[in-house]
Formats: sequence, C-alpha cells, structure tokens
Amino acid sequence: MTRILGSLLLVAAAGAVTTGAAPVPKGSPAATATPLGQVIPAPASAAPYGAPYRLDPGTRIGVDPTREGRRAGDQLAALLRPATGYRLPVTTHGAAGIRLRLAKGPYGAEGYRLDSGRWGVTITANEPAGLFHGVQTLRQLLPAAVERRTPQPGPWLVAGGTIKDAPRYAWRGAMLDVSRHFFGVDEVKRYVDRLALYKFNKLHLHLSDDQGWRIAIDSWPRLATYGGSTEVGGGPGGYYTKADYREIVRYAADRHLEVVPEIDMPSHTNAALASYAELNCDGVAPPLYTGTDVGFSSLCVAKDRTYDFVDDVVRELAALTPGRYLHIGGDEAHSTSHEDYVAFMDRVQPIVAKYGKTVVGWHQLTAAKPAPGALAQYWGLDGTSAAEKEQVAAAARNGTGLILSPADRLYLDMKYTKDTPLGLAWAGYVEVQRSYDWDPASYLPGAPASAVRGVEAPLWAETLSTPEQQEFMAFPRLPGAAELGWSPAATHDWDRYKVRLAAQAPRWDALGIGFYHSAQVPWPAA
Ligand code: TNX
Repeated sequence: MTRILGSLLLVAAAGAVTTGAAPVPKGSPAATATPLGQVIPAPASAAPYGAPYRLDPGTRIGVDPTREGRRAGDQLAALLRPATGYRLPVTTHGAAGIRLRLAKGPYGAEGYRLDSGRWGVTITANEPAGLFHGVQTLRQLLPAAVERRTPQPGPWLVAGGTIKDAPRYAWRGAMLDVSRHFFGVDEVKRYVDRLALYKFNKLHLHLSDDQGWRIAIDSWPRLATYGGSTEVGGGPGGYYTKADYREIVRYAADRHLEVVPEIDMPSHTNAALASYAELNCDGVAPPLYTGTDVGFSSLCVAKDRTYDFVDDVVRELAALTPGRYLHIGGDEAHSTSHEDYVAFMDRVQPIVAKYGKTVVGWHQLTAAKPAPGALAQYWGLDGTSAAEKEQVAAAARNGTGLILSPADRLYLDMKYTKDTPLGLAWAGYVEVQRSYDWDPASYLPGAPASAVRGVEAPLWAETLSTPEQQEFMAFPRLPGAAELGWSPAATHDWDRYKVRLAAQAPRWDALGIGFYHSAQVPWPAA
C-alpha cells in the first residue's frame, strides 16, 4: 500500500516539476520517475518522498577533492553524458546537482546512502566501492534510455526519497569459463560491464581445463602457446598474455570487482598434460582435447615435478593477482584415487598460502582437508546425495566458508527449458523463477548460515562461443543471482521481483543485451 501511494505521489510530483527547463508534459510515460525501490538488486530500504530531481543542462557533479572521489565522479559523468547530451562538469567546489561524498557513516565497506529531492541527489559512502554501487542505483533510477550512447530526449528524473543500502553477502560472484571456448579481453570487459550494473564484486575466471590453458606462464611457456591453441570444437582458442590479464584485472578493479583466478587441478588438466610430457605419470603427452567429457585427466600426484609445476604456476598467478583468493578447482577428479586426491590437496594448499593467497576450491575439496580460511564452492543440486551434502556441511561447521553455486539454480549454462537452443541440461532445466527463488542462508542442510559467504553464478562454455550467447544464457538469470547476494532476505519475493525484472528489459535493449524472454516474467509490451 505504501509502495503504491509512493508511486502515485511521484507521478503527481513529476507533473509539477519546474526547474527552468522545458515543462514535463503531463501523462507522458517518460515524465514519471522510476519508483525509488524499483532497482535490482533490491535495496535494503527505500523511502520515497517529495519531488523528483531533474537533471538539466546545468547539472554539475560535485565530488570530494581526492583521487577516488574524482574517479567516481568521472565514471558517473561518462555514463550520463552520451544519452543526456549534458556537459556534467565534475567539480570539487560550488553548487552541484549530484554529489558523491565519502564520509564516515553506517554504510559498511560497500554500502551507501542515496538522498534525492528537487534540490538534487547525494550519494554518501564510507568507501569508493559504496559510491560506485550507489551510482549503479542512480543509473537504474534514471530512464533506460540513459544507457544509449547517442543523445536522447529525456526528461531525466530521479524519484525523491532516501535509499539506505548495503549488501547481505561479501561474496557476490560470477564465473566465466574461458577455457572451453576462449573469450578475449574485450569480451571479458563486456561481461564485467554487465556485472557492475548489478553490484557483483567477484569475477572468477576459469583459466584452465582439458580443452585449453588461457594464461601465459613464463616458466612453462608451452601451457599457453600449445595448451591454449584450441578449444571445444577445434577452434583456434587463445590465451591472455600477462599484459592482457593485468588489463582485465585493472578494468574489473575500476568497477570494484576482484578477479579470482582458477587453475583447475588435479583433474581438468589435459591441456597442461598435452603441453608437457613430464607432467604425466607415464611420461607421454596426450593429444590436445576438443571434446566435452570431464574427469578423465589427472596431474601425476606421485611426481615431485608436479609440485614444481604447481609452485611456478601459483607463484606467477599470485603475482598477477591483487585480490586475496586463488581458486584451485579440485572438482570431478574421477581418475584420481581418494588417497591421491587428499595427498595432492595437502601439498598444493600450502603452496597457495606461501604466495600469500587464500584457497578457494570446488566443494569436492571438503573430501580432503581444507586449509584454514579456505572457501568451498558448492555446486551440488537437489539430487546430490545426503552424504555429499553432509560432507560439505560438516566442513562448514568446522570453519570452511561456503560460496553457493547450486547447479540447478545458479548454473547459467543450464537450459531454461527443453527448447533452449544453447546450454546443457545435466542439472535439469533452470527457469528464471527456479534460479531466483531460494534462500542462501538455509540452503544447505546442516551448514550454519554464518558459514555462507555468498553466492556465485558460473557460466560454463561448452556450448557458448560468442558474447551474444553468453548474454542470452545470463539474462535474465544473472540479476537474480545478484539479488540473492546483495538484498536482505526480507525483500525476497518472486511476485515483486518479477515485476522489477521485467522493468529491466528496456535497459537491456538499450545496452544491446539479447535476453531470454521467459514466459514467467511480465515483460512490457514491445
Ligand atoms: C560441471 S561445475 C563442471 C564443469 C562443467 C559444468 C557444465 C564443476 C565444478 N565442473 O567442468 O563445465 O559442469 O555445466
């Protein structure tokens, strides 16, 4: 009821705005501001009141006189200039319609407060990350046309009121599989742009698998030059030079995403085994692999040389990684005995620690002894055996943190329905409601809610080879993952969520995102 009243007030107020610019025509749909809470992920609280702010050609962006303050202002200006056509100077003094302020308050490391009214919009945060997330909220409060890169008519209204917002979880991840098919630097940046809009803060890159090794390692150069030379289906593959990789890390960091690199071990290693015969127990390099089977390859657990290799790779990768985490895979080691698996993880986890990083592993790591502080990424599904779930839950009770990526909820490579032209279906079909409608805190029986560090949506690429295909599988499920990671449990409600989700469609159109038009979502008429 309050929500409806709020929107009515906004509509009324929008018609009455007089800022000196041309009057807003009454009844024109563009003349009403997006309701304050109509954002994904849902903010922790949104209290609409008063008149909206209207950007005009004289709007200035006021920032703190610090490097970080200026950078946040420059990013906002770059976002708004093309569609508004306004100059939007970024200034450290004098009046400004939009203010970005770094100031101590109850916002946490990533939270922010947004105040808006006829007088302007102010976003306040403790940290630059909070300002950035607040800017993403402001972006979604503006009309979808703001995403276009050519001048649009406006008007540019921001509903009046106050949003106080902070994330539920510290880990809000998305994973790209760049191994099964290779995606270049620009393609990764494009996905990062999508993630930033929804307040994700981790970009997990699956950098090695049977079909391709994608990161240059100076001490083992053939990993990339040979091991990276193909992909599923036999295409040319590719790899990131260290300069490429640093560019991805920088681009992500500018958008407050931390890159989590993964080298999957001891299985999923055919590309490495093919590149160096000495890594094989029998000393014979297998051919490169371009199929889609899993679990057939293994590093030679008994050979010391294997750990020289792991040490070199982890050392070079850690040096490229400003973030705290390094993912060592550990899934589907079907051709490694349990004893060998445990022995391998006992030797590899200390190497990660030696180079100053914290281990993340797929949840099979809990069959070994996870290192202190390690995180396990759970990718089971409803049908996973009770024993396997309990193994993970027991580790969680023992202090291992959990990242939840249930395959039948958050695997973005699962088909939506039987008719989806792309993707796999081993975890079933995952429609939009199924993907969204669960609670991370109570998801895994026997795991304490406090063990859950957050959620992550992986996008495996056996069937995906273009950004358009990635986006079709990611949208509209990716924003749901973002909301599970960010929004308080109290805001979780499919019937309301689907309305907010539908309202994103014009924004995706403006951004050139081709999404799956799920029949579960009340999309606006085209
Ligand atoms: C399982 S999830 C895998 C991947 C596949 C994916 C396909 C996980 C840790 N392993 O190797 O690409 O399924 O959906």
